[in-house]
Amino acid sequence: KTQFQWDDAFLLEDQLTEDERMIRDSARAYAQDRLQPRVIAAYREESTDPEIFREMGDLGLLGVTVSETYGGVGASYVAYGLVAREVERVDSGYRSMMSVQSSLVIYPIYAYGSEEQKQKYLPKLISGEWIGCFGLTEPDAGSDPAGMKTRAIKTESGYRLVGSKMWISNAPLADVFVVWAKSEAHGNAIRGFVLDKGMKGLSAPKIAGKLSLRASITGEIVMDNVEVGEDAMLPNVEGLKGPFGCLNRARYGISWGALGAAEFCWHAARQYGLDRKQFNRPLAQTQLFQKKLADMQTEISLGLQGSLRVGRLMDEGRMAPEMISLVKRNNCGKALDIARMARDMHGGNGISEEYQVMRHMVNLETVNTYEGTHDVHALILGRAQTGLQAFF
Ligand code: TGC
Ligand code: FAD
Repeated sequence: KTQFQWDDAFLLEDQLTEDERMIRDSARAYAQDRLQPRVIAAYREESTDPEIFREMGDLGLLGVTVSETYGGVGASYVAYGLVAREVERVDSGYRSMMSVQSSLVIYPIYAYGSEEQKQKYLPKLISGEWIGCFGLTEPDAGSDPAGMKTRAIKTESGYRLVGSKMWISNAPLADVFVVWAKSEAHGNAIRGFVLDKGMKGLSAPKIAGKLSLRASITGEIVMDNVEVGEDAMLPNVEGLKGPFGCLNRARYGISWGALGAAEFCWHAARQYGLDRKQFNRPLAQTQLFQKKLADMQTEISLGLQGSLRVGRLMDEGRMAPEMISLVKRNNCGKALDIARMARDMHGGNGISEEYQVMRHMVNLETVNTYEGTHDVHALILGRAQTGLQAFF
């Protein structure tokens, strides 16, 4: 008879390749040995250590799916998802730093860039020597990026960029800015541009006072007539499918990552329930407590299987974006419910930084919102099954 493994109900471990397990183990060791010891203070002090990019780069965690030609690892999307799960088991902010760099900065240059852009940017971004950010959202265009106001105006030698981006992860530390703008010379189609820190008119002030994702720095991007050459434009994509192609990858990674955070909360609640006695017995010996643990185990086990399946389909080139909306939406929503439950199961201790569940809980509020909110993904799935557009 097969022994039931409470923390790996469907034997996910068996479904991974040797290479995927190796990459996962290396990410887990890094996250537990190097990230876990600094996260509580970093969160409290709202500080982001830029060295983390270099450390991740040294371990190959920033270019997991990128070909070795540019310094990547050339591994599977499943491996990428497993890395996100391990990093987010420690903190969603650290996973955010990693996913922006990998899926939202390295990927567009890799997929849509010229050979010169790839040679210039990819090795330094993959090694973590340079930090990147991705500017799509604007103060008046969040869920509806087609409403962006940022413009690229044609000049004699290239373009002049005017506009501002809001809520941009990594921006205040960034050396490389991938930004999306409407280009008048292309019939107002959205085009991608790669900007370098220090360009005249380019600044990235920090957004302070976040109560969520405090270990990951967030900023604005202000483009006050930034003049760039023709070579700053990503030549091989036009329209919203450019940024969405990147978001597909990042959203998929988040579907794994959110469950890493949820697993932390579940394991912590289980252990707390075993250790803490009330009414002369462990909390874990009460029916309500066990029901909550069973709910957590069920949602996490099912969610991981969903992400694994989507990852395998991506690796086979059979992914449809709606599959990603399904797992991003489900896993983020479920992870948030689990974190709230775990916070409650810790009683008063649940609000203390030491127990960490409340940090995960407030982080997951952001994770449920960015990269397409829970409801926006519902509308994507609703449109796919009814053929009816309900966004407006
Ligand atoms: P719609 O008409 O649906 O599509 C416009 C064009 O885009 C194409 N497309 C996609 N292509 C590839 N993958 C996808 N997932 C795609 N979704 C759409 C589509 O085929 C079409 O192409 P074409 O050639 O026909 O023009 O566009 P819409 O304006 O109606 O969009 C609606 C909606 C709501 C689905 C979309 O705008 C949306 O997803 N909104 C959410 C915005 C969002 O996710 N923003 C994320 C910002 S980045 C971020 O949050 C980073 S946080 C990272 C971190 O710190 O970890
Ligand atoms: P809105 O779009 O104004 O939505 C507000 C509410 O209205 C939500 O509940 C939403 O679901 C709902 N809503 C919107 N439209 C509809 C509709 N048609 N029908 C029903 N309900 C609707 N962006 C980047 O470009 N790059 C980044 O690196 C980045 N990092 C981020 C980091 C953090 C910490 C945060 C908080 C955000 C980040 N974002 C980033 C922005 C993020 O993607 C947006 O916040 C998100 O897409 C939602 O947009 P919004 O905040 O403008 O909310």
